[in-house]
Amino acid sequence: MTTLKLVLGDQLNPNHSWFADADPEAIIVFMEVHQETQYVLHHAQKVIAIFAAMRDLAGWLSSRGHRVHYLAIDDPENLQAFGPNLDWMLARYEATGFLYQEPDEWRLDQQLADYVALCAVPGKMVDSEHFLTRRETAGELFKDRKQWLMESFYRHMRVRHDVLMEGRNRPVGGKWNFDQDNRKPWPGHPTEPADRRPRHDHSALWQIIVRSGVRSFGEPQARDFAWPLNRAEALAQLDDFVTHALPHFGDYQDAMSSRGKRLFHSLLSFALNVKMLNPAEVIARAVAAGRDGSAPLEAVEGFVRQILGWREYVRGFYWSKMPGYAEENYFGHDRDLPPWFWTGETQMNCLSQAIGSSLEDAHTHHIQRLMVIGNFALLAGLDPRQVHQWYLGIYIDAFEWVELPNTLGMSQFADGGLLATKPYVSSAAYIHRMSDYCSDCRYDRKQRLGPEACPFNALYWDFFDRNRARLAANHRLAMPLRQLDRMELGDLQAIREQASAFRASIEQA
Ligand code: FAD
Ligand code: DLZ
Ligand code: SF4
Repeated sequence: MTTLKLVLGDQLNPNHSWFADADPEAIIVFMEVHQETQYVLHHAQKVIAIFAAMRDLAGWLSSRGHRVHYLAIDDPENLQAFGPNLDWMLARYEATGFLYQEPDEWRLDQQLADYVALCAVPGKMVDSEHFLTRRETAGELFKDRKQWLMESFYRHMRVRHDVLMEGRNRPVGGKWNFDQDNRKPWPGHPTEPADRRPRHDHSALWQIIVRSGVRSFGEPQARDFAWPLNRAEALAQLDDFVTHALPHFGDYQDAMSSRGKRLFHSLLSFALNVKMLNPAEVIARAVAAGRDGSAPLEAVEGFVRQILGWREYVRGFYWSKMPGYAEENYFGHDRDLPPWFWTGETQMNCLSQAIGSSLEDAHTHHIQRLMVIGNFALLAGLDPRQVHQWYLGIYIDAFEWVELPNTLGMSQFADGGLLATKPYVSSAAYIHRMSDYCSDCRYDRKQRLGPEACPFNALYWDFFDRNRARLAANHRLAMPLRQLDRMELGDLQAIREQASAFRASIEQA
């Protein structure tokens, strides 16, 4: 009586109940497959990180007496897709059952459910034992409401999980949200904590990946690889973050600087999304730092909100809107991404920095993703589906359940406001306030018109002008729309021409 248990590349939780005891009747299966390396063009580091971490967990399980079948990308028996590989494995082991953990992506959820429906042996999906909510939780919470609201969900989660609460209903410190105290620009001090993540040499694995025909983009950094391989490394990274960066996380969570890539962020999204770390333990660790006084409440609350709030919220949102959400295109944008999205070679310094570090590290922070790259994509009218595919490929932490709502909903407003309460757009003023990018830029952040003018400025006003009717009812946009109304017609016409010439120049590129 043998059961095959499939572990996907983002299900690398050694504490899963499957692995509590070595079961001689279970074969734990991992597969490196072209099916997964090719559904989008991935960053080289993302492929390396997933394969290396899968291999590490498989090795650890074998060393603890589990029976493991690891199908490597260059194994001659590998048919490069889950279904065909499962067929021959079930036959080889004369398996009488098949189990898999709930996939986080709709596409794979469907594929495995379809496989089980036609499978010769009984198959079943089990809990991945990771999230704090079920796929349906957020949808159920908002089923009678017209507008989803993260803040309501977050408060519900604080109460439900008793996080940062005094008694049943009172938030610690008397406030649910310390955003007003957070989000300052970074003046160069306090000093950015060193990046103490252990480095690995994955050059042998990288050679195998390349030789096996896996296509990718971005810097592999294979000899000096920074992303964690396993839970022990991820825990050390969590510890390091809480000690050295969390105290300043709140203050500088939206700051950007060419002098500091990491600033005070955790860089834990990969470890969390592949489930090396559990969200509850990360939250508990931050809350404990608040309690023992090593981090201020504002920082702890800001960090907890990202994981207890946003992360669970977007997951629930994803499951309630799929399938079909990826087709949303509220503004009807259809422009192709400019070629410099794959090289970082643009004279706009903010974009060159944000895309450049994404290509170099497979990571950039939320604010660069939202207010530099996403802001540009929306103002320039880039096709949201292409934008989504680019984000899904480039970031080390990008899995569709979290990437799609953030990109299509929060950043591109392509769902017309189901996720975000307003489009996140800005002119150069915001980018200048939160970063040092503009001082080293070939463009002038203060000018709207002419060859030296920062392209964000004309694009910003042109965006409101083009979409005035669509956005008029949104009270959060009353101020820019009023400013637009006050503009002289001649000025507005010049802005329209400047923006349209810029958009044409992207197309020519
Ligand atoms: P920190 O700043 O240290 O934050 C701590 C943790 O909070 C993160 O590790 C992450 O788990 C969670 N978190 C923070 N913001 C969000 C959010 N908006 N949604 C969900 N979780 C959040 N995050 C991903 O994990 N995968 C993605 O594919 C992804 N795509 C994004 C696309 C766009 C357009 C935008 C604007 C944001 C996206 N994010 C995504 C959210 C955020 O940018 C990353 O989680 C964060 O930059 C990861 O770096 P960090 O671990 O240092 O995060
Ligand atoms: C992202 C990824 C890649 C590049 N390769 C694999 C793979 O070869 N095998 C695998 O099991 N998983 C891989 N993954 C992660 C999956 O794409 C991920 O499990 C789904 O997107 C579900 O979230
Ligand atoms: Fe970006 Fe404009 Fe500032 Fe240059 S001037 S860095 S293009 S916002």
